[in-house]
Amino acid sequence: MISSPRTAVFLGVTVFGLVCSPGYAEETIKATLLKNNTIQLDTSRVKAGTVTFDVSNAPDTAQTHELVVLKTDLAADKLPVKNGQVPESQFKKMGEVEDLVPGKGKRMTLKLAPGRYVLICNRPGHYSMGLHASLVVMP
Ligand SMILES: [Cu+2]
Repeated sequence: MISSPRTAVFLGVTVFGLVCSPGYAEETIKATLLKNNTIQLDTSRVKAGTVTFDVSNAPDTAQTHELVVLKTDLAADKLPVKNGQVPESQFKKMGEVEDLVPGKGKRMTLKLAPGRYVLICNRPGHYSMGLHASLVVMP
């Protein structure tokens, strides 16, 4: 039951949004780089296809971060490190967002095939501090 004009407007906008969305499944992952040097994902399993990463650096981190998506079967905390960084060239790099100052967010949309992925911040020293997370893409 529609109880107020405000509700009616809200419902109208919602229906409009659904009608206008693309005809294929699209997944969105919210990824937040946190002050305690972790990457928090609101989901760690998505379906293959178009995946949008809504990446943000929490306002209180006091550090610039980035987010790099690598396709690898290695565990998130078992990647090689050389001079403080994961050698990205040794991996299949799917995409990245860079230069996220505290409180800032960026979006990135990738086509991901089924498999295992690791998300890292690869600014010097940051991976080893714990800024990594794993993502499973299901068929
Ligand atoms: Cu970082």
